[in-house]
Amino acid sequence: MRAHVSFFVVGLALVVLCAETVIAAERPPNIVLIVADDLGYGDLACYGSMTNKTPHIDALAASGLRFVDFHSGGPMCSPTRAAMLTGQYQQRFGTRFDGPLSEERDWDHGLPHTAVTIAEVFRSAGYATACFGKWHLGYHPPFLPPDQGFDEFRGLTSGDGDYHTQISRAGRADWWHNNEHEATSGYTTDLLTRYSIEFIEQHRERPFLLYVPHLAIHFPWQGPDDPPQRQLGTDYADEKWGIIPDRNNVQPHVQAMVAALDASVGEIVASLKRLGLEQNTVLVFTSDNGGYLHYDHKFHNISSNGPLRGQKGTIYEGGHRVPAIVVWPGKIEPGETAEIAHSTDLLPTFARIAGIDTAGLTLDGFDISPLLLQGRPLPERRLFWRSEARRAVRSGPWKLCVAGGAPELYNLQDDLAEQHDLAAEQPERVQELLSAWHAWEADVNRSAAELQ
Ligand SMILES: [Ca+2]
Repeated sequence: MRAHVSFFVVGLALVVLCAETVIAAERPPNIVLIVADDLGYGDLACYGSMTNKTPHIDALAASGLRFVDFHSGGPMCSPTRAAMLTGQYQQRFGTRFDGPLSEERDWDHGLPHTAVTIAEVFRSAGYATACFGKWHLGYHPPFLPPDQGFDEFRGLTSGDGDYHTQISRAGRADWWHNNEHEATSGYTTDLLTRYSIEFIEQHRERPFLLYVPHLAIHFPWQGPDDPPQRQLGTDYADEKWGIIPDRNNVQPHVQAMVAALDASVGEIVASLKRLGLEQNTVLVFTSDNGGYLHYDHKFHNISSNGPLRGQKGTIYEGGHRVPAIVVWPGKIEPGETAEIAHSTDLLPTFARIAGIDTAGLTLDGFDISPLLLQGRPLPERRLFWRSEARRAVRSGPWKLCVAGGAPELYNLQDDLAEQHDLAAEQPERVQELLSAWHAWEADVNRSAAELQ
């Protein structure tokens, strides 16, 4: 009798196991893309921060692949978002995307509708798609996420909003549900967490792409316990930072924002675990650009970019080398990689992992799934930045920067902090990289001209 029972139990287990295998094979993985805002290379404990406590993101880093040479498409918010969501250099959409969209100047503009976004790619493959957070690629319909492939959108459209009153820098109510304004109350980071978990719960039975572009840790620098600042109808262009009693030390506010961001990541991961989705979800955590060390020399001790030179807005490494962690339990070997990757790589990589054909798309990014899944090195390539008058090109260890004066040349392998300009010693390399940069610019400008 005991033998029969054992046989029955083993048989049942096999049936269950086979059923699970079939489901896993039929169902492509969920994609969760969490993007922090203005989070510097040195702002996480797992990237060397001695002041910020980030246990949940550190746990992600320990369970996934941690990049030490990952770059945002631009050193500012809108440019990187345009690149990340399309897999293309944002300059292909025109010089407007060299810098952040502004509520005054760009009110009636947005990411062109002809741009094919990651949400459109995944939605057409049957995924449920959602964006909860800061859009900053258009301010009102028809330039919001619902017209760029997202089934659901909740959050803000401008570059920054009060974390408690959700009022934009220009004094507008800036909280949306799809294409409509929505009244809300709560701390922005926590609201986005709640929406994300609700979405995951609702879509546990079908593949989903969840994009969570947190506002944290962009100004206004307000932790959950800091006071609200903004009121409707008041312009905060000259007072956009929140209420900061000690302008020499913004760190306490930022620490609280980082802690809330970390808790959000922890809650999203916990919900995936609770629903049994963790093994079938690729989760990425990254930032849209480097951190502010100071703001206009008026506010100090804000973020850390670790050993890197420069900060948000510059084309030195501190402007665009950002934290990036990719987790897929059982599929991606935990560890650290020094391979060079970029915001534009996410779309082609996710698509490959999900088995979606991208043959018809113009993509600048690489499919980095061979690195993620097999640990294979990536092919050599050049990366380019243009942020208004500032420009840079990266080729292997070499980085050419034009930051207003003569071209500067650095060898990042020996000089990560970009302190020793080798341009005078290597004029041929400078010329070669400048030529590459000009060829790239001609190419992206052609794309932009075709949009007109
Ligand atoms: Ca940003």
